[in-house]
Parts: sequence; C-alpha cells; structure tokens
Amino acid sequence: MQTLSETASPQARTGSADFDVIVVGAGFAGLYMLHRLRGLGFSVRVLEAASGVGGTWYWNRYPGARCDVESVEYSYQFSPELQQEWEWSERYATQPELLRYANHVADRFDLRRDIQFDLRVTAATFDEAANRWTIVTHDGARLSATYCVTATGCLSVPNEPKFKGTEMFAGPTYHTGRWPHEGVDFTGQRVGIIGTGSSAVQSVPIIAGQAEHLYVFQRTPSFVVPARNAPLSLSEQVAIKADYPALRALAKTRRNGLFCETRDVSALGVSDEERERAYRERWDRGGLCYTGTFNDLLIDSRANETAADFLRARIREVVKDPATAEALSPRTVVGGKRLCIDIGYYETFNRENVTLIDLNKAPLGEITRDGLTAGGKPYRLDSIVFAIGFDAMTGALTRIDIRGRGGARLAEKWAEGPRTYLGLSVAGFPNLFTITGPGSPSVLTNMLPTIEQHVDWVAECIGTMRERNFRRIEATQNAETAWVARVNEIAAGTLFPTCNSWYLGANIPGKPRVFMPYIGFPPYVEECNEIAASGYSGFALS
Ligand code: N01
Repeated sequence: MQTLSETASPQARTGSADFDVIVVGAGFAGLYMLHRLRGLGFSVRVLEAASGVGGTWYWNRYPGARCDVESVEYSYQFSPELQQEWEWSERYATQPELLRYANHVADRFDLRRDIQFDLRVTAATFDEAANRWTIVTHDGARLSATYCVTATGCLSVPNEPKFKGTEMFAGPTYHTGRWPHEGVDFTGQRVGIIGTGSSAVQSVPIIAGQAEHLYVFQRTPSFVVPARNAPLSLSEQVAIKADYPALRALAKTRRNGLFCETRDVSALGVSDEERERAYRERWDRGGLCYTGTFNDLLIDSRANETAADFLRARIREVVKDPATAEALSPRTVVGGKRLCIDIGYYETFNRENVTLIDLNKAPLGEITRDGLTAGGKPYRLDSIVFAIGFDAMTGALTRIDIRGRGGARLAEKWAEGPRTYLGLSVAGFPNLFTITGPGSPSVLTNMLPTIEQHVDWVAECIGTMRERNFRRIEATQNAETAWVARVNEIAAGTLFPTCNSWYLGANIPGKPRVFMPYIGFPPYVEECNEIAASGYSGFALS
C-alpha cells in the first residue's frame, strides 16, 4: 500500500497521512470546512477527485450553465471582507464566474496547501479500537483521521445513461454533468438532447444556436420561469453590499434561505384579478421567487393549479405551434420538482431547426449506430447529449464504501432510503459528519448559507469534543429514527411527494422512493442550535 506521502501533490505534501479531520470534496462545503477547522488549530486534509476546487462548478460546464440563485446570495458570508471585495458581474453568475470565485476563495484563504487533487476516495472504514477513520483512495493510498467529514455535494454523481444501444452510437455522447473542459462546438451537426430539466433548459437555447438541427427528447416537461438575467450595475452592488448583514439575516428567516419572501397570503383567498397581478409581478421579477407568490402553493393542490395555469398561459403566448406549446405544458405540481429558470428556452421552440419529441407519445426505442429511435421513427444524429440529471443526495455517499461500527456498510443501511440524524450524522457511524446530507434542508434552500450553517455546527461540535476531552460522537438509534419520521411527516403535509422528482430518488430506476430533504430552514437551524446547546442531545459522546 502506498502512503499519502508517496502520492501527495506538491501543494499537499506533508509527509503525514494522519490527521485530526479528513474532508472529502473541495467544493464550497469542503473549502469552508477546511478554513473553519484550520482556524481552530486542527490538522486537516481535503481529498478531491477533480483537478481543481469548485465541486459542481468544476464539473458542470455545459453550454449556458449558470446558477439559478442570484449571485449576491449564492456566495459565502463568513468573511465580511470577502463579501465586500468580490464583484459579481451578472444577476445570475455563469459557471466560469462561479469557478473563478471558488478559486479566489481557495487562494485568498490559502487553502490549497491542505487539499489534494486528483484523488477519489473509494472507501472509509471506522476502526473502533483505534477510534479512527481509515480513508482509502482510488490509487490505494491510505490516510487516517479521528473525524471524517463528507462534503461530496448533493448533485455530483451523474445519472448514468442506461439506454439500450448507447454503446452502438458512432458519434460522441455527452453528459451535462461531465462536460468536456475544452467545450463542444455543435456547428453543422444534428444533435439530440435527452432530458428537459434545469441543465437542458439552460443548454437547449445555446445548442440550438449552433446546431444544424436540435431534437429535444422530452419525457416530462418542466415548469420554467424567466431568469431576467442582466448585468449587475455598480450602484446595485453598492446598495446590496451596504445592506448585506440585514439581507443575510432576513434570508435566515425564510424557509428556503433566500432573500425573497413567501407572501403570507393564500392563493385561494384573493380575487382572480389580485392573484393574476401577484403572479405577474413575480413572473416579471423572474427567478425562483415565483413559488413564494402565495403561502399555500406547495400545500394545496387547488392553489398550486392557479400557479400552474398562469405558467401554462405564458407558454402558449410564446410558443407559436399549439401542439408544441401543449407538449411543453407540465401537468405536474409547480415547485414539486425544482423550478427551472431560463434565458430564451421557450422561444427556442419557434426556431426552424428545433424539434420537440414528446416521449409519452413516441417512446424512446433504442440508440443505434446512426442516432436513435422514438415512436418507431429513426432520428439521424451526429451527437447525443444526456441531460438526465444526477443520482442526487445519496449517490456520492453510497458510492464510497463507508463502513461504520462492526463493519456495517452505509450503502446497505440506506438500501431502503437514507437514515440520518439532522442530515449530519448516522447511527453506527461515529465521528462521521455529512455536510448537507439527506435529512437536512440542503437542496430546498440556497445551498451556500446552508453549507455554512452545517460547517459552523460541525466545527463547533469537533471543537467542543476536544475541549471536553471526548473522543467519539455518534447519533443514537432513537434520535435517528425520530428524525427520519419527522422528515417524512413534514414532507407528507406538502405536495412534494406527488412528483417523480430527484428529491424522492424517483429519477433513478430502482432507487427507493423516499423524500430526502428536510423542509424548513429556520426551524431546522433552531433545532441544531438547541441540540448543540443541550450538550448534543440525541448523540452519544464518549
Ligand atoms: O436533471 P433533472 P438536471 N428517459 O433530474 C429526464 C440542479 N441544477 O441536470 O422528469 C428520458 O432535473 C428527466 O425526465 P423525468 C437543479 O437543482 C441547477 O437538469 O424524470 N428522459 C428530466 O427531464 C436541478 O434540479 C442548475 O421524466 C429521462 C431530465 O432527464 C438539478 O441540478 C443548473 C430519462 C433530468 O432532469 C438537476 O438538473 C442545472 C430517461 N431514461 C442543474 N432519465 C442551476 O442553475 C431522465 N430523464 C444551479
């Protein structure tokens, strides 16, 4: 077996393979975790499979990739100086800008010397006698640490295309979640894209602008709201920066951790005119705020239907061909799947060189050497783009062979769905923390503040353990069972479980259908704080 010192990259060569904490992943969560733990004087090593920092923004380089949360919000707040000095150029940052930001943070806080790139963690085993985690990487290197923190992201493992005949296709195939770094030029090509979620909604207009012809193969239409993207003027930036502490504090009172509020009014308690005006106002404003137009949109299906009607009417206004407009009109719950935000998505379907294929009417047959068949009809293609999403929330964790006490495997424990306490900790897996893990608000919120809250909680916990001379912390079985029940109970009171979303694992054949995120950021934070203040109730410390 190699030791770390034999394989370490120059920036991370310390000669030691034993640490207080090993963090898996150098995305936004891993970077901040390193910064916090280092500040507390712990020895930390971050292991990252990619060749650079940035996590999702390192990998997701498909055409048009940008964040659907406004850049001034989708950013760290732990450093007021960083918050003041960084300048965002647009309302919604592009992938390259977000990656520049992640790199800037890594440099500004001198993080690279403790990060080792190009190392994929394949296994993590808890040694009870030694009270340590042994971490194994793809090249056989072994490291050990008292604590293991996973910062592996919620949408980091691509949903593998398992279409019959994929290997037969003569041309190149691409996955939006693993786009070639050198980019792809589709000029003059016949391109097929499978999937119509956020990644497709962003990339379709750009691919259509290059391709000779673009065929969009749609299984379920998404609800799409305009981004209203625009350059951020200096005066806008100055105004936000002057008010940042208040805006950030306000966002912490919101269920989704965003600046914009959910109006405390029922969609069914207002006149038709007022309802229409309210939707129009959010539509004109653009972005994810649309689902906050009324307080019952994700609770009452009749209320939700009014929001859906408004959006379907907008599709009919833009898309000239009525049959295409109808096929693009979702019949699901607005917000039950993540809302998509667009720049010119619907307009793209008015182009001569774009065809929508409704897979409900023309089911996908197989991929062939020359393209694919749908509804028995062959489509000749030069390239195929899979925009089919991710094995969300659990995929990155279950792909690592994580073994807790008695050799128990995490993947086996989660065979019927993930079980955690607070989304942070797993019974039977001591000294393991899962940043934005299943059972925490994560993907239903603005990820950056959610990440910071988890990182701060974990850092404080590990610091307290040291202070009080404890060496082991583990969620109790009872606390975990009660937490899982609570996550499910809250979700059951909403419309979320009615959609076949990745929140439920429904996009992955065979994955258990369990609603994974915790709904409600402020009560969650309050509970985390109370648990810490109580001396970590629900955890066994020794
Ligand atoms: O993936 P998705 P995504 N045959 O799972 C279809 C975040 N994100 O990469 O709905 C045919 O949403 C599938 O159809 P269906 C964001 O949180 C953020 O687009 O399962 N079709 C669906 O249409 C987002 O929610 C940004 O019936 C198949 C599509 O593929 C999340 O990532 C940008 C299929 C997958 O949509 C995932 O988005 C991009 C099959 N066998 C992404 N399997 C930001 O702006 C799947 N599909 C931050």
